[in-house]
Amino acid sequence: MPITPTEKIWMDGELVDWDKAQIHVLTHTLHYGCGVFEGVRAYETAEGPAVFRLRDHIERLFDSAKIFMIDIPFTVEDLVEATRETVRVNGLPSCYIRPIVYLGYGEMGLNPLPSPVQVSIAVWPWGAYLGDDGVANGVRMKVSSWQRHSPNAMPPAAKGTGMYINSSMAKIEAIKSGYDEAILLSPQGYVSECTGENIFLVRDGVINTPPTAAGALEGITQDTVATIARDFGYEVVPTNILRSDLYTCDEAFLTGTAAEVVPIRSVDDREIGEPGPITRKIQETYAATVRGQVESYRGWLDYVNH
Ligand code: PPE
Repeated sequence: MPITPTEKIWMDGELVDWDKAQIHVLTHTLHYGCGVFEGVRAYETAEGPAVFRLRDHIERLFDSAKIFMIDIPFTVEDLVEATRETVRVNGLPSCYIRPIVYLGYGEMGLNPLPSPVQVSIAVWPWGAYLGDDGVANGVRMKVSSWQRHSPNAMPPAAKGTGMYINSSMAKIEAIKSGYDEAILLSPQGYVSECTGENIFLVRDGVINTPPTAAGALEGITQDTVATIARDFGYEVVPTNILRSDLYTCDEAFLTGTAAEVVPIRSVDDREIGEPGPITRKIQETYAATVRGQVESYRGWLDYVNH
């Protein structure tokens, strides 16, 4: 999906022109992958653009940084405000938002601690991450031959830039094999998550999702969807899931800020089928929630104009 340039990017406290938002080739993070980022979305609402669960995303960014001992030279409040400002000045009704904290130019070598910590926030319009057809009819998944990294090799709780090589390898394999997206298993053999999304299964009316101990990121969309499902009266149980559970479930879907809620129609060529009723209900409610159309969830929206 090509990036559509917008006007301004926030860099270390200043708004700079899109084309001027550049870094040196000896930027530390480019060489060693020690950086942290977030993926956030702003949606068009009746009261102008609103960022969904902004503070939660920025707090997770700080948690990721803490894990890697990156000392962000801004406060949570600073970056919440900077995000709101970046969305506002670019004048987009809705957009994807990418805050990134990286180690800049100045030092080389594996000790990241002396490097300058830099922050930028870019926004651009971004459509359906797994395609409109995926949202409507479901995606075809492949269990990857690549494992999710062990928590003692790479901490899955951190959204670290370099960690995503694991996801990219799985994504390449899935696409080259003719599937839409991959599912990764933990080193213990349990279902972990997808390359950039959490996963949910429905069986006999009960909704399951892998726990963080299976190597899944603690997804903000995962939490949103679990809340919506529980408010509908469904039981949502974080539990270990086996590969074979993927083949025999009644419904399955994936969740993420970029992907939103996407039905899974097959796993390893075992058909799950058309998007099921629980998946549809959650997908529709999520779409309405992020646009401020569900009164009880409006507290999750951060309106950039007021
Ligand atoms: N697992 C992973 C590995 C992951 O990267 C994401 C977000 C999630 C789960 C879902 O988390 P949340 O967005 O809080 O519900 N992936 C982001 C990056 C995607 C990308 O292509 O880059 C995202 O969805 O923005």
